[in-house]
Amino acid sequence: MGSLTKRILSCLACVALVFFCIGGSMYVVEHEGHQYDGAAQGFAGEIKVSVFVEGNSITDITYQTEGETPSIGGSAIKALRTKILKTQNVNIDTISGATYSSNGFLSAVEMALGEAGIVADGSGAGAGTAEDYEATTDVVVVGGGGAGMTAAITVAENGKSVILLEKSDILGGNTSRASSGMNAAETHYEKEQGIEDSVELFIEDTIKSGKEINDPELVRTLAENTSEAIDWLDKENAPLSGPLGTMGGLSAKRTHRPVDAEGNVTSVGNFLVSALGVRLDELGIEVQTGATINKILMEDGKAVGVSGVGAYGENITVHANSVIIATGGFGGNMDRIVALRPDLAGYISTNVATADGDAIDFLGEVGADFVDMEQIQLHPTVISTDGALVGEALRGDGAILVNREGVRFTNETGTRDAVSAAEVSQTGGNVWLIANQEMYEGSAVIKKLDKSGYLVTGADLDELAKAMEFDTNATAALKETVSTWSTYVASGTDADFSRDIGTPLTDLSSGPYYAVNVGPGIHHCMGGVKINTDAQVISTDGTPIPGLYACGEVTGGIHGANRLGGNAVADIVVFGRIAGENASK
Ligand code: MEZ
Repeated sequence: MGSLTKRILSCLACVALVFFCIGGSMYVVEHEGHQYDGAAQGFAGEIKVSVFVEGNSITDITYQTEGETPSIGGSAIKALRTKILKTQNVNIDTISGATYSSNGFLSAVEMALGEAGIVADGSGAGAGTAEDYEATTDVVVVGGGGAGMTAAITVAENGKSVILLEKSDILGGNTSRASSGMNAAETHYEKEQGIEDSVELFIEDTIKSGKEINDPELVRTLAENTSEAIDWLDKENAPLSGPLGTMGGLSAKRTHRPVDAEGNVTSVGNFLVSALGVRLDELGIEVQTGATINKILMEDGKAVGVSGVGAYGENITVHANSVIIATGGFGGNMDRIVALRPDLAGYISTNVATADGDAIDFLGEVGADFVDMEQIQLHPTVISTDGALVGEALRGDGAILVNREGVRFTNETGTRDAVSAAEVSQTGGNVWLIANQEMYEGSAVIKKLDKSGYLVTGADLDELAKAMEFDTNATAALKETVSTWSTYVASGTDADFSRDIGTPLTDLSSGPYYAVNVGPGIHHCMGGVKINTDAQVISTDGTPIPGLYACGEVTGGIHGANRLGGNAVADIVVFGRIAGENASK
C-alpha cells in the first residue's frame, strides 16, 4: 500500500465498513478500527487479508483465499485468525499439516500490520480473554477425523442440527495420515475393473488377520456396508475411482484409491479429509476446533451432551439429544501405549498427537466397556525419523523390501504383524523399500515422498546401492535379489516367500530406481470402546448406553488382533455413517 493510500485510510473514521456479496445480496459489516490490507501466497493461490486496528490492538481480521482446501488450509487460517485475535500476537506457530496456508496467512497479516505501523506482540487490548461457549444441537460429534466428519455429514443430510468438536486446530486426525486406500467388496469399481471379490472373502480375510478374536457381527456389518459406503463417497464428491490396489493379507484387489487432477493415484487420507471438509462447509455444519472434551453429560442414564475446555481456557458446553464419540485411538500417547504394551517403548508413531486416548477416561466415567486394549499394531513401513507413513499399497503395486545385506527377507504382502516382526530381526531393525520409475509414474504418493526428501535414487542398481551406502557384497546381493525377483514376477511364483504376486505394475527389471529406509512404527489401536452393530456404546453391564454412539478407531472389536491395511478407512466411513444415521433418529 502506498503512503497516499495509507494517509487516506488514517483519515477514515474509526469504524470501517466492509461490503461483501453473498448470493447476490449486499451485506455491510462494521469493523472497529482502521483497515489495513495485506496479501501473500498460500498453498494454491493468494491469501488476501484486511486487518482492523485500533490504537495498538487488532480488532478483527477478514480474509479471502484462493484454492485453500476448506478442511486443511481453510480451518488452519480460521484457527490462526482466532489465535491472533485472542493473543494479539502474530509470532505464533504455523499449524502442522497446513504450513503453506499458515505461512501465507501470517505473512499477509504481518504485511498489513507493517502498514499499520504496529507490532502485535501480545500487548494489545483483549489479549488472553475468551468467552465461554455454550450451545444446543440435535447431535454433537466429538472428534473431527474421518469418522467424525462422516458422522456429522450423515446427521446434517438427515436434516438434523450437528456441532462437530475437534481438539486439534485442523480437521483430519489420523485419517489425514492414511496413504493407501479403502477396502470394499462387491463395489461397482471392482466390477468395472474385472476384480472378483465377495463380502464373504472380505470377512474371511479380516477375521484371519485379526486372529479370530474379532467381533464377527461387527466384521459382517463392516463388510456388508463397504459397497454402499463407496457409493456414498461417490455422491459426496469423494470418488475412490483409481486403479484398485492390494494390501497385506487381502485375497482380492479391493483397496479403492483416489486419483488427483493429473490422474496420479494419490493419498486416500488427505483426499477424503478435503472432500468431506467441502461437504461440511456446503452443509453449513458448525465446527469448533481447539476443543478438548473431557466429560459426557448424563441425565437419567442418557447421554445429553459434552463439556470441556477451549484453546484459551474457555468452558465449552454442548447440549444434545445424542452424542457421537469419534476421537480416534491413543497411538499418539506413548504413556498409554507403554502402560498397556511395555514392549512397544521406543517405537516411533505414525499418529497425530491428538490421538491421545482422552476418550478412554470420559467414556469410562459413564460406564462404557472396552475390548482388546492391548492390541496395538505396528505398521511395517514407517520413516523412523518422524513417523511418516510409506503406504502399504506400494508393496501391492510391486515394491519389494530388502535388508541392509541387499536380500529379501519376507513376503512383503504378508499381514502387518508378520512383516513388522520380520523387519525387527534384520540388521539395525530397519530395511529398504525398493521401487522403480514405472511405479513413480502415476503415483502422487511416491512423488510426495520424493518431494519430502525421503527417497534415495539411482539410474541403475549400482547407483541406488551407493545412495543406500551398501558395501560391495550388499550391492552384488541387491542386483541378484532384483534379478531373481523379476523372474518370479514372470513365472508368477515367489520361490522364496510364496508372496501372492498377482499382477504388479512392474517386475522391477528396469531403472531408474528409488528406495526409502523404513521400519515398524506404532500405527493402529485395534482395541477401544465396545459398540454394537448400531454403533451404540455398550456399558460394562452389557447394555447400550442411551444416546451414546462411537465410531472409528476409538472403538474396539472390529479388527481383532491385527487390522488389515485399508480396513480403517472402511471402518470410519461405514461406522461413521451408521453412528450418524442412528444418532439422528
Ligand atoms: O489402513 C491403513 O492403515 C492405511 C491406509 C495405511 C497405509 O499404509 O497407507
